[in-house]
Amino acid sequence: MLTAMTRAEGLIPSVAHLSSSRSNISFTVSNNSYRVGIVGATGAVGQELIALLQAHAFPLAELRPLASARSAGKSIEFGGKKITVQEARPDAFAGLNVCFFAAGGSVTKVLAPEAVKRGCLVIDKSSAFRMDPDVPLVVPEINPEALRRHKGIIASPNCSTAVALMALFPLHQAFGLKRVVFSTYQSVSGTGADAILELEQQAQAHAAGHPLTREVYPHQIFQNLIPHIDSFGADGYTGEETKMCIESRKILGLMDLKVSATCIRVPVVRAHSVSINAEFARPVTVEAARQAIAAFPGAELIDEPARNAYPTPLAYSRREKCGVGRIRLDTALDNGLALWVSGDNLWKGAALNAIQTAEKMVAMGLPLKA
Ligand code: 2RA
Repeated sequence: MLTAMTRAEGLIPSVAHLSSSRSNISFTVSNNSYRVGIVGATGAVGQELIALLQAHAFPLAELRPLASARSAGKSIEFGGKKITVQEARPDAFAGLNVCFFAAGGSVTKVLAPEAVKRGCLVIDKSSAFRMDPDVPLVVPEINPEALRRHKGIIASPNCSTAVALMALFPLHQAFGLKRVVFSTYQSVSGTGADAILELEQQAQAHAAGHPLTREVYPHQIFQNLIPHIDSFGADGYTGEETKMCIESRKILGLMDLKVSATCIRVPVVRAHSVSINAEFARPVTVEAARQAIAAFPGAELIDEPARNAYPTPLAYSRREKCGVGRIRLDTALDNGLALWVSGDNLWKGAALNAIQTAEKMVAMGLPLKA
């Protein structure tokens, strides 16, 4: 939540009420309010951004939903009122303080620089700029100081990386990370609305005794696991697996970290889970690991196996914190821990991390502008 709003440069100077000509919604305009855009406002992450901006009472002078020409003219709901979606074109960014991008990489590569040219800070969910050395890749609980180095664009990590690091970072702080193996269990909402529909239709067809059809995935997802997320590279790893490795190194600032990942799509609608096996430089204990997790703001310790208490994707859907449990010594490693984390891929893995990034900048006194 935005509790310690600071005066920042680039804001609207006077207190007033603004009525958009395109809608009947009014916003409070003050020194501490922002003109905010969302590219991809009608998509799954865009919808979560809108809901979370409202839930966090993000101080808005204006909310400008932007989308492809196909979706322009539709309306979105905000505070019980409707706002018309505009086409995401270069001139649509004029006057915005900050724009959350929740669009594909190719659209983002074209439009994000146009937003920056117009003075608008971009907080981007796509992979377009994540590994660009000039673009901070930020999880605000982990590397907020990187925000000071932005040049107009700030990237948010891939969903599986964000969820995994909410468990791994506090352990790295406590014991010094040396190597890590990730095994993911990723929900179909990570693919998109059509994949959720495919899982539901396959479940219904199965119950009705009808043949199962598929379009989104290369195999049936209902009652199945698919060890294939994104395309395969020449090294045998998928794009998703490679992202987990390179993004983890950049966010943790451990460019030589030994890291490997296997990413699996599972027939779960929402929230990703990750099994983590990690080796540390210093001796570990389960009790110290639990204390480190419990003290970390982005994680919640739920680790009472005797009571069947451990995180599940269902329990951590629409939760801001990621749940961490099943912490035990990894008997295959020196100073090793094995653990499990579940977290909402559309929230901490996407929309929430982006909003927390903007909130963190405000709390640090950094202006929301390019
Ligand atoms: C997935 N990581 O779950 C992707 C979404 N960004 O497929």
